[in-house]
Amino acid sequence: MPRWVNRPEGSNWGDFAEDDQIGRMNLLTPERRRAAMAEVQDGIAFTLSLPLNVPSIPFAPFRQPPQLSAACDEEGGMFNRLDPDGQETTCDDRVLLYTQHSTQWDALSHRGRAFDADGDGVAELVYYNGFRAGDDVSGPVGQTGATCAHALGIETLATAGVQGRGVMVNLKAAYGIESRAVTRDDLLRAMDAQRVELRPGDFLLLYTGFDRLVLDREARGDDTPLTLAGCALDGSDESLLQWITDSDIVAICSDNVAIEALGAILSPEPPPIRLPIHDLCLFRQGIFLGELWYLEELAAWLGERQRHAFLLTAPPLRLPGSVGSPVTPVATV
Ligand code: UVW
Repeated sequence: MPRWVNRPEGSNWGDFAEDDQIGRMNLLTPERRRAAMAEVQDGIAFTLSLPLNVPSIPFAPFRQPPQLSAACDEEGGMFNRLDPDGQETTCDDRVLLYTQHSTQWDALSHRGRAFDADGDGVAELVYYNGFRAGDDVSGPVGQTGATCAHALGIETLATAGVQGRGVMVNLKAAYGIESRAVTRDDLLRAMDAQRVELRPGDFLLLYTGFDRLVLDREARGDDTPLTLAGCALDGSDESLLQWITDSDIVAICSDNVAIEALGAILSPEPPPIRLPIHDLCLFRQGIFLGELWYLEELAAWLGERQRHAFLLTAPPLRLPGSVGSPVTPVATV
């Protein structure tokens, strides 16, 4: 029995399986993974992660840079610890890691919303495929105890074999670095101009140039907020939401903070669905989101060769119960 009676409009809950926890990642089949290998022509690999201590000035106070220190035991810190013979040494360390501070995946448990999944007229907080806040994703506001996702944790993605065909759309080349909410028409225009061919099971990567703004600010040691935001998807464009639904892509990744434009939630009257792209992708369709990826070098290399597709390998940490994860994606061209 599905854990819901009603499913949200525009959702695919239950289409893969009533207990499914990986959503559209189900479309990444062995055949599609094999086809992705055919995109490797030169054997050159690009690392698509920022250093995880970037940004040193966090975008949100609850997302801080990693805090590394030596692992400890009764003898103290485990750094340059000498073996009994005094000739060999060992270092071990530990880290307080905010999983969504830098280059990251959002798990499907990252965002849900109030919805009457039971059909009893009362809205409860639910996540993708009807998993419940409290029972399945523990630690809601006001409760104490273990905080973790018993369902929809990032380990579900880690064991899904995150390797497939990546496709890049260079929004910076199309529209520059000024802040812009990108509609469906904008996106399709850029894809047409760049001759981007998207296939079912693809990872869609959107390059905006935001990674360069972040890295330049780091280099300057500047703590002023970034004024430019570059391109981000326009979640208020219903035709864009429908296009994403129809696209059969498994994930959207970008070098910006949130994939989508955030102007509306900062307005005096925010819309009822504050992050519509997150709502569609994480809550309704099970499309994974990757944020703050480092895409500059790959975008330049592909642009010079008028190429857009590559093999993408991007498993998150296999960290049971986490609602997100740092990631060091690799694109092989
Ligand atoms: C935002 O920062 C709005 O997105 P996320 O929580 O997915 O990082």
